[in-house]
Amino acid sequence: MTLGRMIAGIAAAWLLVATTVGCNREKQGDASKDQLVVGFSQVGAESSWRTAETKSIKDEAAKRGVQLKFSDAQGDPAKQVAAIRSFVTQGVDSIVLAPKEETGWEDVLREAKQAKIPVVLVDRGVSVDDDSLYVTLIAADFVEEGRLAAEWLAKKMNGKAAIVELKGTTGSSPANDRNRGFVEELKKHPDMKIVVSQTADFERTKGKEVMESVIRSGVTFDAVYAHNDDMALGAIGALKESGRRPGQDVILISIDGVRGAFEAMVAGELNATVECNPLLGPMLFDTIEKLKRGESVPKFIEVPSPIYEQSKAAELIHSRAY
Ligand code: GYE
Repeated sequence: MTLGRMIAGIAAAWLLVATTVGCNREKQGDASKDQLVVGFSQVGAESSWRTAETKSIKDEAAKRGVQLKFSDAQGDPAKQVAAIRSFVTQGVDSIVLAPKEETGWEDVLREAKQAKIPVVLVDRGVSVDDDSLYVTLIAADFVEEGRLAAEWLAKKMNGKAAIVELKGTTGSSPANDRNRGFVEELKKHPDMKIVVSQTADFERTKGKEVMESVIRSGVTFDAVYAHNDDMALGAIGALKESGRRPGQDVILISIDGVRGAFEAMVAGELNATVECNPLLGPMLFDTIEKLKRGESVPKFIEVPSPIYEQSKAAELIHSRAY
């Protein structure tokens, strides 16, 4: 090693120590008083939608200098309850919860409320008797998404179809509401019938497995409504393996608008997707900062859900941010 390199190496190492010490000091010292500390309990990583959401929230926290305590429950609601309890004990400024299921939150949310820690729900809602247990919900209107999907499908199929519905996680608000909106809208079309309705947990591999078993069962169908894109993408794989042409022999519509869905539309295999934007980080921290300043926020902050059809996919795919 040359002397020059050695000096440069020592200088770099010193800088590292200095910045580390600086950071620690910042965390413990006065600067930390102003730093927002937020606990985020995430469901897991079941879909590409959710990994995009996690990234958006982590990136935005870093950008704003918010200290984010991130907990991944790996699909276990009991772990979410434990994470919230631990955030309460740590005395965070706010708690962000993406609840796996709608029910089961009363006790732990009451604990957060008693500790005067505001809870912001992201992307999924809860069903509680007392809605003062959370401050606001930032999400799409899932009933409307389901309704839009049914309206689009009825038009595409000229009012007559045998539909396979691939449902999201049982007990989750998007699965409940996307089913409800879809079924309500179908009432206007007596020849649009759901022939199979089964959960595939919002997962691509399960979407494929469920579609394989539907095909094996011999039931006749010509349309698929999937509560998210990943399940539709799995189903497309199963349809292709069985010799059917997804997008032509079987018409598919799903929800989310992830990149994979746009790719499938460009390939002619998915017919439409209803966008459910996962890039919630900026909206979330705007809301948390408002709460910190003592401003009020609406109980429901709606994320819009436009619908995208196959014919526009090639033109739009490059501008998609997730
Ligand atoms: O549509 C799905 C995900 O809660 C809105 O969860 C979210 C849903 C999303 O796994 O892909």
